[in-house]
This record gives sequence, C-alpha cells and structure tokens, in this order.
Amino acid sequence: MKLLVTGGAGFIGTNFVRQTLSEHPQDEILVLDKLGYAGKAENLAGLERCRLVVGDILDKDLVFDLAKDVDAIVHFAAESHNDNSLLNPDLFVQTNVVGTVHILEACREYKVRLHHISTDEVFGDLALDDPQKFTRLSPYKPSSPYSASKAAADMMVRAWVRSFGVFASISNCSNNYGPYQHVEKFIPRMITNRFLGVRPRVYGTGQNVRDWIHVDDHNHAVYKILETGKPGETYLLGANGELSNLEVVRMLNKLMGYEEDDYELVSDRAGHDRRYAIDARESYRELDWTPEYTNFELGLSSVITWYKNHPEFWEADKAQVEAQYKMQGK
Ligand code: NAD
Ligand code: TDX
Repeated sequence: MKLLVTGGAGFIGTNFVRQTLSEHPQDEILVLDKLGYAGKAENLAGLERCRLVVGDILDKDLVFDLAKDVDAIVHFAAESHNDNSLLNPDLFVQTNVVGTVHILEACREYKVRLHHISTDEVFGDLALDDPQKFTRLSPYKPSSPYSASKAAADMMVRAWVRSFGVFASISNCSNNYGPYQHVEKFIPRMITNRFLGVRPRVYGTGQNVRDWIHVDDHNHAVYKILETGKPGETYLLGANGELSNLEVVRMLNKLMGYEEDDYELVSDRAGHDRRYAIDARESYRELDWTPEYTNFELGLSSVITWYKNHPEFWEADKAQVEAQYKMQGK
C-alpha cells in the first residue's frame, strides 16, 4: 500500500510509521505533519520508503494534492492534549474538526480510503465502580474541548460515509504509552521528572483511572483495520489496562528506585474525567487482533529505559513544558 499518514511525526504516528515500514516491506509512506510542538522530523530521520511533507491539514490544497496518489489515508494529526485544550480551545476546533473535514473532502474527491484515529474520551467518563465499560453503543458525552473536538470529528466522518459514500472507518482507542510520547503527557512527565530529581505531580486525588495500551498494540490494530476493516465501522481498541494514576505513579517510583509514595498531589484538571475503560472484545474478534503487551509493569519499564537512552528526544522541551505547568499550579 501507499499510505498518507497525517500527524506521522507525533507520538502514535511515529510509532505507526516505524512499525509499518518494518513489518510491511512493500508499503510506502508519505507523512503530512506541520511539525508542531509534538512533531519532530528527527523521529523519522533515515527511514527508507518514507517521505515527510511539512505542512498543515488546514491547507486544503496541499491535502488534496497529497491525497491524489495514495491508496489510503491514516489520519492521526490532531491537537492531542486535554490541558492545552483548556487554554486554547479554538486551535482544537480548527485542527481536529476543520482539518478532518479537509481530509474527508479529499477522500471524497479522489475515492481514497480513510482510517480516522479517535479516542475513548468521546464517551465522557465512567463512575469508578461502573460495571459497564465503553462499547460501540455508548453515547457520545465528551467533557473537554479536546474530547468534544474529537467527538465532532467522528460525527463528520460518519456524515461523509453516509452522505457521500466515503470509505472511512474510525477507531476509538484508550490511553497509549510508549516511546516518542511528548513530555507534557502523564507517563513521560513523571519519568523525566524523576531523572531531574523532581517528584511526580499527580492531579487532584490521583484516583482517576486510565485504561493503558502500548502504542505498538494500538498500531497493530490500526493496520488490521486497514486490511480488513469495514466502511462506516467503528472499532473500540483497548488492552484491559485499567489503573488509577496513583497506581501508575507508585509502580513507576518502585521501578525507578524510589519510595512508592514519593509524589506530590497538585491542583486538579478542570472537568477531569474520572475513568475510561474500553470493552474491546468485538474488535478482538472482528479484527483477529489481541494486544501483545499484557504486563503493564514490563511495558512501563521498557519505556523508562527508552527515555533514559533518548535524552535528545525530550530534554529540549522539558523546561518550557514545566514552566507552562507551573503557571497552572501543576
Ligand atoms: P501528538 O500530539 O503526539 O501528535 C500529533 C501530531 O499531529 C504532531 O506530530 C503534530 O505536529 C501533528 N499535527 C497537529 N496539528 C496538525 C495540523 N494542523 N496539520 C498537520 N499536522 C498536525 O498526538 P498523539 O498522542 O500521537 O495522538 C495522535 C492521534 O491519536 C490523535 O488524533 C489523538 O486524538 C489520538 N489518540 C491519542 C491517544 C493517546 O493516548 N495519545 C489515545 C487515543 C487516540
Ligand atoms: O502531570 C500530570 N499529572 C497527572 O496526574 C499529567 C500530565 C496528567 N495527570 C493525570 C491526568 C489524567 O488523569 O494523568 C492522566 C493522564 O493524563 P494525560 O497524559 O494528559 O492523558 P489524558 O488526559 O488521559 O488523555 C490521553 O489519552 C486519551 C491523551 O492525551 C489523549 O490524546 C487521548 O485521546
């Protein structure tokens, strides 16, 4: 396949490009990424069968130009951080909603297949003791400008499938962890804080639960969807990885040689979702896919090692990210 991967220089996109090139030697990848704060050209340096076009999905002419010659588009590009969406919601609406419409219009024009990457956050949050996880039938109930913009983008995809017959699928995945994740996000922030002698900083009470999946497992599922996914279908992706933020921090402290309870509670995120949990059993069956990283502690340990061995990936961003958090009391 010849793929156009938007946002391919960010966290999940970089891992997707690297995994796909290594596991599918016939594939060629064109990456469209504006190289915002979370995208780095170096992530893709030296990769064969991969070309990076630096540009914005809001540039409709460019999107149309690139879509012309590909078999499929995998659309990762987005503003992805909830905390930032509380500071600058407009950018999230532009990139995540309007940008997705440009991709859809190009797919409609050139009859290109699309896979749209979405999130479990579109379903809002669950009570800590709710026995029912998110399923395909869960209502959309987003809480933040980020999750609302992703929910709106999903709706646009569905409308273009129904009204214009665009061949598009959607996946809603839970929280990813792995290499190349920006230091603004929870796990890389905690790890790099420890390297710099700063205690992990946990929002609110730390009881909030996230459902962790290794980024390689997410990306294997995305490739399966490209191969066998049905038009108009939605796939929920997760790895039964529910943990409270405190459980993650305690594990991380232990793995890095600190007292488990050596962390700081800081002010809470506005509208902070309590819990996400994905029931992915339908996707396991329909895609013949199951996550390979079933031991979170082992996965986390390998991520700690990766950040230790790749200071060039995060050091330059760290001070500015922390200065921004400091202004927010976090
Ligand atoms: P990221 O912020 O690390 O990467 C996003 C990439 O998109 C960056 O390289 C950035 O430069 C690029 N980008 C942003 N705006 C752009 C624009 N206007 N034009 C072109 N490129 C642009 O995010 P991520 O964590 O890799 O997330 C990728 C996708 O996966 C997003 O759609 C996100 O909503 C979704 N998702 C993320 C998670 C997670 O846990 N990280 C979970 C589920 C779904
Ligand atoms: O310093 C921190 N301390 C803390 O307690 C940070 C940065 C976060 N947190 C908490 C907030 C969340 O409960 O940790 C949890 C995870 O936070 P984030 O890494 O910001 O992720 P989250 O808000 O859950 O969203 C992520 O998963 C779903 C991605 O950023 C989204 O792009 C994806 O859609």
